[in-house]
Amino acid sequence: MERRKFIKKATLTSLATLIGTEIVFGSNMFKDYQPVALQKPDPFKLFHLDNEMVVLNDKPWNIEAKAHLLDDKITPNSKMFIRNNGLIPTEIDEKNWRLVIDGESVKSKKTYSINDLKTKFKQHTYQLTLECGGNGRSEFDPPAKGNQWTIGAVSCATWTGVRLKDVLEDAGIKSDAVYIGYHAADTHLSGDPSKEPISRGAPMHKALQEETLIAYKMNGKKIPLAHGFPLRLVAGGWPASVSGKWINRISIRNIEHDGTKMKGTAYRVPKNPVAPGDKVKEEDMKIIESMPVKSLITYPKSGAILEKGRALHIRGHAWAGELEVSSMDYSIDFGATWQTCKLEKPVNRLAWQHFEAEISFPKAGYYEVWARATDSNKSAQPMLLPGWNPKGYLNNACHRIAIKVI
Ligand SMILES: Nc1nc2c(c(=O)[nH]1)N[C@H]1C(S)=C(S)[C@@H](COP(=O)(O)O)O[C@H]1N2
Ligand SMILES: [Mo]
Repeated sequence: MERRKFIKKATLTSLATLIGTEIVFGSNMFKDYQPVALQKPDPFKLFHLDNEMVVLNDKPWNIEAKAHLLDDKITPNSKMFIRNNGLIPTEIDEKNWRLVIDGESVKSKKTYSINDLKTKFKQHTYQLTLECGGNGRSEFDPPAKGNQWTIGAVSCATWTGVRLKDVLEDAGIKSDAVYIGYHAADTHLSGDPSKEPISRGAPMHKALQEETLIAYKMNGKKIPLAHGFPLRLVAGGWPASVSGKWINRISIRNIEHDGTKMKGTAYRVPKNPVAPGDKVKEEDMKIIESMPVKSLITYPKSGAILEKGRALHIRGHAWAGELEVSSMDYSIDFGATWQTCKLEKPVNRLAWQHFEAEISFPKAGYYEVWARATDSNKSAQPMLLPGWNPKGYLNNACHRIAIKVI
C-alpha cells in the first residue's frame, strides 16, 4: 500500500497563521491538502461568468472578456468585465440602504432610500458604454503597473435608474459647485475601514447630463453584486472609474473632488506627449475625461479559417466617449488601404454603435483584418499604439484579427 504523505510542520504552521488559529488535528492532513477555509471561491460560479472570461487578479477581483465574447449588441451580465479596486461588500441590506447627498455645495443635505429614489424621481433607461481607463494597458512598453487588460474591459449594458441631476437638484446645488464625488461601501484591501479603495467623481457638467444615472437595474434586473448592487453611478463615455459601484454618498464639492484615486497618476495622463518610460510631474498630468474613439471586431474570432472564394462577414461595435462614431473602416492590407463598413447610429447618446462588412480576399493565405473608427471630430484610432503614459491608459489602437484563407 502506498504510504500516505503528511504535511510538513512548517507548512502546517504557516497555514495556521493564515487561518488565524491552531489547526487542531492538522498533523493528519495530507501533503498539499488545502484547508476548506483557505479555498478560493470559483469566480465563474461566484459571478455566473461565461467560461471563456479571463481572470486577471483574484484579490481584488479583476476579470475581462475576450473580443468574441462581446458580440452581443447589449453586453449580458456573464460577459461583462469586472474591475475592483477593493473588496466587494458582503452584507448588503437593500431595504435599509441609504444614499446621502452632502458636500460644501449642497443647499440641504438629504438622505434617500432606494424606494425614495424610485418614487420621487422619474425613471430612465439607457444603453451606456463603460470602458476601464486601463483597457489595453498590456500593450504598452515599458509596461505600466496595474491589471494587464488586453481589450476586454469594456461593456455596453442597459442601465435603469434616476437621473443624478434630478436628485442633486432636489437637494439643491449652490452656485459655487464644481464637482461631485462618490463614496461607496467596498472595503480597502488593507481592511482598514478608514481608507476608501476609490472615491472618484466628475465635473458638474457631466454630473448634470441627462444620461448620468443613479442606477438600480442593469439589463432589466437588479444590478449584480459585482457590478454595484444595490446602487451605482453610471456615467457613460468616461473612464468607468467615474461610475461608482455600491454608492452610499455623493458629495457636491466646491473644489475638484479630492477622493482616493483622484490625484497623482491615477486616472490621469500627461498634458503633453512624453517619451516612453519618462517620469511625469503631477502638475503636468490631467484627469481623463471623455474616452477616445475605439472599436472591436466581435465576429469572427481571431484565427478563423475561411474557404477560398467565400466572403467573410465581420461585425463589431465602435464608441467614442462623449462623441458619436461617424465612420468605420476596415483594412486587409495592414492599413495601406481602407474600405467602409456599414455603421449603425447609437440607440441613444453614449451607447456603442454596431458595424458590419462583407470582405473578399484575393487569394489563399494569411490576412489580418484591422478595424478603425473615426469620431465626429474627425479623430481616428491609431493603427498601432497611441502615446505612452505612466499608468498605461487610453490605448485605443485598432483592433486586429487573424484570418486564414484556404
Ligand atoms: N465602489 C467602487 N466603484 C468602482 C470601482 C471600485 O473599485 N469600487 N472600480 C471602478 C472602475 S476602475 C471601473 S473600470 C468600473 C468597473 O465596473 P464593472 O466592474 O461593473 O465592470 O467600476 C468603477 N467603480
Ligand atoms: Mo477602471
